[in-house]
Amino acid sequence: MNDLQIVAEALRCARHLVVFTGAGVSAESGIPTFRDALSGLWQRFDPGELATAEAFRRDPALVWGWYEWRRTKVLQAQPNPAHLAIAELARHVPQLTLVTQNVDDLHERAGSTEVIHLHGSLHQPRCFDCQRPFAGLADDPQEPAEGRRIEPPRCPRCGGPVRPGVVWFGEMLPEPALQQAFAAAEACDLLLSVGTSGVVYPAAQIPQLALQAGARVVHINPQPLVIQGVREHCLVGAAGMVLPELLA
Ligand code: BV8
Ligand code: ZN
Repeated sequence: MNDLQIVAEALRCARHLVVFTGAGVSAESGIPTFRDALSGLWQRFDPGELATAEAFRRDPALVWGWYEWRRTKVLQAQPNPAHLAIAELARHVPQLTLVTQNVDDLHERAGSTEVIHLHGSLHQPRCFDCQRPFAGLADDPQEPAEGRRIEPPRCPRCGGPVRPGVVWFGEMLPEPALQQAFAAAEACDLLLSVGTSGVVYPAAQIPQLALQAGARVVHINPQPLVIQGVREHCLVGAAGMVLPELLA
């Protein structure tokens, strides 16, 4: 049996499947990843200047403008065959837990429910000072040019600046989301890790926890990954090709 057949068989037998996704799952929708050699956001932008609370304090208009540019790209994008296949997988297994590092809403728009967002969402901004959710975001923002500064809106309660609802470097992940994700990783029998470089912690612990707890772990990535042991596999290819093949 080749790797695809082994994984397809494991999927047929799985009782609790965890699907753990990263930026690669949205790449085929035209959303740039972070660390790809040519098109990754961090090739052109400095995370320290854009994705930390200190950066926002220093220059809120720079940071807000950059996230509005990313939010616009997401609003203009559509779910791709990988998102659709993941939504479909929920109908093939008794239990599926979907855990994403992505800040877009393409899993939900593909039909997945109860998505665990470890790194927050571009679509749920909140006040930087009092943390109150901010409901006034336009869902048809004018096309913000890359690099354009935009003053963030002000919180109607305290007047503080509104910030993107994402988890920045140096910030804690939402505790309930992280606990649910860790618990699912420890309880599952199969984990698909799709389109992630696995370098950002604590999210990167999730496949490791599943492996340690005895589950089979399958990486789906165009870049072959180093794998250890007989319960870890790599299906090399784009998620939008490999996932539909697994369902076929
Ligand atoms: C925390 C939201 C506790 C914002 C993101 C050393 C120094 C400094 C810090 C640290 C350190 N060691 C550990 C840390 C902590 C740090 C961390 O892990 N840093 C790493 C990078 C060294 N972590 C944190 O700060 C976390 N919080 O630890 O809190 C704490 C608190 C205070 C003080 C101390 C500790 C918070 C991390 C959250 C960061 N926020 N995003 C935003 O979006 O702007 S991270 C960012 O990376 C992304 O958003 C994403 O969520 C995450 C993971 O990236 P990936 O999704 O994997 O994307 P990537 O581009 O890397 O990979 C894409 C993959 O897809 C590639 O493998 C590619 O081959 C593949 N691909 C491409 N095309 C396809 C494909 N696959 C399939 N199909 C395709 N078509
Ligand atoms: Zn406020």
